Amino acid sequence: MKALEGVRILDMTHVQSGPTCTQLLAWFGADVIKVERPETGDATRGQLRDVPDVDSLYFTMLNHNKRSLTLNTKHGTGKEIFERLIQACDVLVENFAPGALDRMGFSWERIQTINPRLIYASVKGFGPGPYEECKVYENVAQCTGGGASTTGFDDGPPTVTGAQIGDSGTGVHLALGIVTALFQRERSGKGQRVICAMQDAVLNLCRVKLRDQQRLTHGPLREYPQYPDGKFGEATPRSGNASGGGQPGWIVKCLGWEDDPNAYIYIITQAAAFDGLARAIGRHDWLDDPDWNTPKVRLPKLDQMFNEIERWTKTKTKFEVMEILNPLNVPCGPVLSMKELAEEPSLRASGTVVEVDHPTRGSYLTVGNPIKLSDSPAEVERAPLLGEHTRDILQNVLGMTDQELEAAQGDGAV
Ligand code: CAO
Repeated sequence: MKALEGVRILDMTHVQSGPTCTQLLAWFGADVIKVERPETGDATRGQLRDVPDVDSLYFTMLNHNKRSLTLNTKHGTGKEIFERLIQACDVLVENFAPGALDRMGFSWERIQTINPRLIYASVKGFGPGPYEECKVYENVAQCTGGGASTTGFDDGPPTVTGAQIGDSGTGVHLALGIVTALFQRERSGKGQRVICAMQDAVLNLCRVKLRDQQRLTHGPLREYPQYPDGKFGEATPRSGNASGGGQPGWIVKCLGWEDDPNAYIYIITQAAAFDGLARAIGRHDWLDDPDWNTPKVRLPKLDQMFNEIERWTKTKTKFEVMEILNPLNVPCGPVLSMKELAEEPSLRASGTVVEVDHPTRGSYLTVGNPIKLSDSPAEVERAPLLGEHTRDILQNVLGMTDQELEAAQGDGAV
């Protein structure tokens, strides 16, 4: 049995943030019915296409384990069917522009009267306030949630990260909101509204930077590269590759860095493992030197320290550095390229990187469920073709007859 078996999700999501959420719920065993506009479907089916006329990887990698139903929810019969689906489902998830579902005639007030047990969950760009009506994509959220202003180097522009913290980050937050609401419903018997704004989710993930904003009022941030020679302004600055925690860290070059853009490793000079690190790089002298042998005296010269470490790492590959430093308990990690991750045997073995077969695309790689439940393992099933399950869902979930189905198809509702 899967953890969410028996939970039925009416999935009105599109693009990335909402689909990330419902994909996780599907991996935990929920029956996710993806409602898509007839003919076009989720716009990402056709975006960033690598193979002509085949659903894009953008779509297929975000919609595993779901069923697809085409339905025009602005059409009279389509609305009736949608209402019956609301009655038949436990959760409705959407991430349209603000007000889209209301404009279709499905306000939260109305949804509650249709199914008081329904959990209605949404991703929006912003919460209540001056920007609540705005449409938002990933990088807009990274900029407005504090990610961009704190990412990059001090002398460079604000920078967005490849990790999709605005979209997938918000989707993960929303999934937690949904299962929490389902848990509460077990006791209250009632559904509720769940909303996660992308700005809020990004800010939550940038929590430590708001911490630093307040620390700044009490003096310079001594673990930042600006200390001691650079200037601090009024806001948390960009800190390059400095560690966000109390243990200094940096990315240093490894053997081959001249030709390989990823021949780098991150090294954290945790106090407890510093002696081993100093010995490994041939700086035994630091151990008895009062200018070097405490974390406090090292803080003003972190750049010198990492230069010395780099002098040594440049003579070894990133994997050799890892092999030497790991037994010494020095926290470190090679900068892995997507190519290396795709080929990494341990990620294949754990089901985090999975090969999936698709009827029109053939085989492709995807990221499986990163959350491992011992009693509810996730099997990754391919994303559905547009409308692949329309008949099955309308007949077996709503009990529609062949005639009703044909009539709905005939007037363009499905
Ligand atoms: N049948 C009929 N109409 C449908 C439909 C269906 N099955 N599915 C969607 N539609 C309609 C919507 O009702 C909406 O119509 P109205 O504009 O008349 O209300 C219309 O399709 C388009 O929806 P949209 O405005 O959400 O789409 P968009 O491409 O213009 O905007 C996005 C996309 C992502 C910017 C916007 O949806 C948004 O801001 N969402 C919230 C934030 C979010 O999740 N962003 C992450 C996106 S991933 O980077």
